Amino acid sequence: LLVFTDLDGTLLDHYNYDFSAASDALSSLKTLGVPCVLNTSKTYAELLELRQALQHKDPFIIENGAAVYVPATLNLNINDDLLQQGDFLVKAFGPERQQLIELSHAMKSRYDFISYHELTTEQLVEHTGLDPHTAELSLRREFTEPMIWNDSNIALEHFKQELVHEGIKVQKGGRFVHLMGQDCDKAVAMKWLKQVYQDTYHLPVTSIALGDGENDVGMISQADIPVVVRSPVHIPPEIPGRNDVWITDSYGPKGWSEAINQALANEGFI
Ligand code: 2M8
Ligand code: MG
Ligand code: MG
Repeated sequence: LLVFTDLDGTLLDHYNYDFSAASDALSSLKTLGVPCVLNTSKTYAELLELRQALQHKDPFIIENGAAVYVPATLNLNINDDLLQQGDFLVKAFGPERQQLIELSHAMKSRYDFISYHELTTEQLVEHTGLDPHTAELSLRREFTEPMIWNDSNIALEHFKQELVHEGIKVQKGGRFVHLMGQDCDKAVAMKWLKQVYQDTYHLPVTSIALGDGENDVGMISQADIPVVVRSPVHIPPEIPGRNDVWITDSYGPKGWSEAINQALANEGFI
């Protein structure tokens, strides 16, 4: 079993980013040796800190699938071009953030939005409820540009259409709309890493993906066990092509634990 999980609104509470309701289930995964891959919109800088808080030792995926970070000490069997950053081997999918910032400038006169690079730390704190230090870590982006969308939903559809032609994807997150490369996707990164585990252990791997938002739909729809974690702020997203989706009863980290415990029981771990 291989777990792929979103963070905000899924493993972390939507309002206060707390994960204590998931602590027991996280410990169970560690004890049983089931890797738990964090697959998030957050940055490398944010992940380095969060991994300490979570005592996380497994691979992680940053900025909505833009790059996969594998601890070098895991000795996974990877047949691909990798970069090295700190203690990690990195598979990068995304374009450089600067390209996205330039495109967003060109759209500024016709749509109403505020780009991430225009925000001060204080404004970001205000908008997200992050503490100032974490907000600063979240501003250190490499591959994606989140925006506060102040325009209509119809305008957002037009905006999306315009950017498709530039090879750019527009993806809704929990609070922001994210600009990113067309090939950068939580699902693509998940499948790449699942294959790495299969190549390493020469066994078929069962994947479970858990998420709460629109940016998780691809990853959830392509996992062996699809889980939608209930959100306190929006209705559960539709997962196209699947009629076997688990929707948790509880919100956020509590719902996450329910689903993990159920999967561990179904797969014969407990
Ligand atoms: C942003 O990501 C979330 C993901 O759902 C969002 O779109 O609301 C990112 O900027 C991330 O780096 C940051 O930690 C998070 C904080 O709420 O917001
Ligand atoms: Mg989320
Ligand atoms: Mg997310």
